[in-house]
Amino acid sequence: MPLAAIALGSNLGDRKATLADAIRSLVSVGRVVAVSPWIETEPVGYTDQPEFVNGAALIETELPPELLLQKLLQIERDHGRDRSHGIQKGPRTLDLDLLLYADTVLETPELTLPHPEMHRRRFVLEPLAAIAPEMSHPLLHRTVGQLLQELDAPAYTS
Ligand code: PH2
Ligand code: MG
Ligand code: MG
Repeated sequence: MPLAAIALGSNLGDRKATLADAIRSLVSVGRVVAVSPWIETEPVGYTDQPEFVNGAALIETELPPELLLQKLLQIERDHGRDRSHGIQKGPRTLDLDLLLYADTVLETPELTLPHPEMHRRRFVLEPLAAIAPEMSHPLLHRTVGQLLQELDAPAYTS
């Protein structure tokens, strides 16, 4: 069965309670194989917002990637996420990002796989490497563990 990696994030409300609840909701989309520890992270990008709690989960699922994404967006909405208001990339009760879906490479208006930013984001790679260091990025041909190491030791310095 295909293995999918999902990033979780929250920076509004009772962040850890929301993330724990989101994990319970993931049971309805597949078999939850692993859940990372939660980490507190400084906001990246739009920085004028509260600290995040981030984590990652692995699920085995029969759902194709587009349908899995729809289910993740529904779980976000169930937890009070409202995309019609607020700043893009701003504070949110729950963010569920589909990072990897087996070795699928896909680009549609709704979904890009692998997630186009995952290899640049420590708040994604650190928790994911805790549960899936050997999972492979099908475009960069690196494992998640290697991608994290390369963030720590860039090939070029100026
Ligand atoms: N998500 C963002 C923007 N910035 N920063 C952290 N630390 N964690 C996030 O999950 C995050 C972010 C947009 O999705
Ligand atoms: Mg998102
Ligand atoms: Mg996100």
